[in-house]
Amino acid sequence: MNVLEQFSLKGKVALVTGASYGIGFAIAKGLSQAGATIVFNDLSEELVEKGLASYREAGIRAYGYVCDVTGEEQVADFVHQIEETFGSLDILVNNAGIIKRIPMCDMSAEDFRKVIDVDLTGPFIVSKAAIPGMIRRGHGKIINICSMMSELGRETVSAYAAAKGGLKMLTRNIASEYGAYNIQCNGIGPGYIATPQTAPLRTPDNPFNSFIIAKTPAARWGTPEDLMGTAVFLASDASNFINGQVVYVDGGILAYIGKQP
Ligand code: NAP
Ligand code: GCO
Repeated sequence: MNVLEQFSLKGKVALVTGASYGIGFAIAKGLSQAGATIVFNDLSEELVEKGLASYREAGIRAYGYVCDVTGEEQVADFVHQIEETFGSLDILVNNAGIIKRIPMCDMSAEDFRKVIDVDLTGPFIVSKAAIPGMIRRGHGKIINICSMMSELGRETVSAYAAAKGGLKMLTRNIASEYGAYNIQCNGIGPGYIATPQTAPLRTPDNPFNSFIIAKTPAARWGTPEDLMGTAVFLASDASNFINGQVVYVDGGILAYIGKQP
């Protein structure tokens, strides 16, 4: 096989969770451009319609469904519907996620649990639904969207860091438990990416904005499009002997002490 053919996703069906916009949308766009059929979900019909319009505008035939990744029964039904409708579910990108920025001692256990439920239990639930079919078909790719907070902490994001740290280990455990079935489970750890989730951090009056730029060797916020190539790589045959890894697409933040003020 020509090495470039290893990156083709022709004939593959990919589910990207929470992909009406943001990082999930960009990853889905990349997978589509590599040949995959795109299925995505979001929390409401309105969001799914918004996403479908965005995919159409980008020239992508995507299929959108309402599904909350924390609902085990609805996720099982959703994955079954995908396999019945499209014949398989070959690539799963666990992208859906939330963050609550609250000082830990001010955070309710309910808020903590909500973040863990979406960002960690959600990927568990969706992966658990997708893996049996991947085993039957003899192959599968799972990509978990981790974070800088899979490695680092910072004020106000205790629940998110705990979830994303756990997601890194869930990635390694799925690789360990199901690698023998030709399932590869890896993570992508985006740096600080300009999406609605980080919009509050990027306001001109927020010192965090310049702080991140000083901490990033690339001296810029990332864009969702910066993640497309890594997603295609980890979704393709080019990464068949890579398992349990987290690829950090962070402009160098994790390697850098930060520019001297
Ligand atoms: P975003 O703009 O907030 O988009 C997240 C998407 O997930 C939204 O469409 C959201 O729907 C959906 N979602 C939330 N809860 C869901 C649930 N229970 N079931 C189904 N869908 C759900 O976030 P983003 O910046 O694109 O981030 C996407 C992923 O990358 C997240 O896992 C995030 O933690 C991670 N990440 C982001 C960055 C960054 O700097 N932006 C960096 C590292 C990692 P609603 O619109 O209804 O909330
Ligand atoms: C924050 C940001 C980060 C990013 C991302 C970094 O408040 O620190 O939201 O957590 O979302 O996870 O990789």
